[in-house]
Amino acid sequence: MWQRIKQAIKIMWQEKSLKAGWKHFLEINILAGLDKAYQNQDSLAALPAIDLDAEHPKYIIFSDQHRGARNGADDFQASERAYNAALAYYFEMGYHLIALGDVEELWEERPSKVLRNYTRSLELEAKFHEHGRYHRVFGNHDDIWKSARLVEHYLQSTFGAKKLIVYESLRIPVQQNGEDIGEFYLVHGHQGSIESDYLTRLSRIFVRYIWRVFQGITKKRLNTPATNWQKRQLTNIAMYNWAAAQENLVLVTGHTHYPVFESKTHEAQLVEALERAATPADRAAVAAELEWVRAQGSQPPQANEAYPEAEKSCYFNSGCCSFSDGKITGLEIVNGRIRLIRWPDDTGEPNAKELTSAPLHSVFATVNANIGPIEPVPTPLELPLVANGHKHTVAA
Ligand SMILES: [Mn+2]
Repeated sequence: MWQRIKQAIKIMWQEKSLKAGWKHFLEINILAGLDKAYQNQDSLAALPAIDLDAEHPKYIIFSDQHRGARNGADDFQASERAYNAALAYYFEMGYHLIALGDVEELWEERPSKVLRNYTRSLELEAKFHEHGRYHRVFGNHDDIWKSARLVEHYLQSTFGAKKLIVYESLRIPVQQNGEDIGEFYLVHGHQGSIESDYLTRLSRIFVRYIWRVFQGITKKRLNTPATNWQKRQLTNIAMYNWAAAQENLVLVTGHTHYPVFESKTHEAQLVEALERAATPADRAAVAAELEWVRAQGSQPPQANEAYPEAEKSCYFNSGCCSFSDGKITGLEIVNGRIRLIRWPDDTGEPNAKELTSAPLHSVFATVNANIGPIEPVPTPLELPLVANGHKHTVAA
């Protein structure tokens, strides 16, 4: 930590800017946090490998349910219906379910209260576990599951006889013709952040006893990567930089509550789509969508805050399962593709709507020099990454 403080002071001095030094400090802490999680072999599980061209195993990744106590501060309630429907579907289709952290909102509520309020969602998750297809990671809001004793005490009875282990991170080896060519590395994404990792105990006390009361009166949101554009951007850049520095690795996180696909946010994809737009009508539609999405973040980017060029498709984010309009987003890995999906579909029916997708082959070709490129498949304009009307009030 002392090294990182010294480095930040150096940047501050060189750039003559307090802000530059602080931003640098936040970023290098996230990089160090991810390094530490990746090296923490005791809390890293390897899941069944996937082949670039194989149909099985299938994975569905959901994060940030933030299940509460069915009161005003509970952000999952509106999404419960879509979430339960999605779990029923993925179970029958033989998917593995990855719960990527912040499943329970335990900064605001006590565990027994939350678990009591969402028994059906837990039962649906437990079915995956019974069949060896449930893989769970802790986030900052449910980091009590770091403790095997507390998992045993609160969760085990719902999950049956088979022992439930909650990990810090997961890896899915990726193969081509039986040979390892890379891996998906999955982690919640709060690692190394000052308020969500180092000061987590203090944050929990603050949220539970002070913020909740304040929020009840003012309806103000907590200032976190889920609600603050700049914090989210900083987190996204740090995630990308960490992943890009690894070999043959694709990072998947949650935590910020906004999906990222092939290292690009919805905004960044729309900026690109605007350049590609062929007709005035296309251009108008994309321009409208872009402003719609921009104004959604409480602090839209300044004109000079360009999105970094993402050369590698090494960073994905599953979004969240607690959008205030009741929608949920997740990532499917199936049939040689990775897909960003949203439940429900456009008509409000319990089906997955594909927002965008890419072949695993082309994703891993960007991180592994030995894999030849294939024809890129551009994201169709008619498939916006995040549906209109997504807003939320959750702390990341
Ligand atoms: Mn989080």
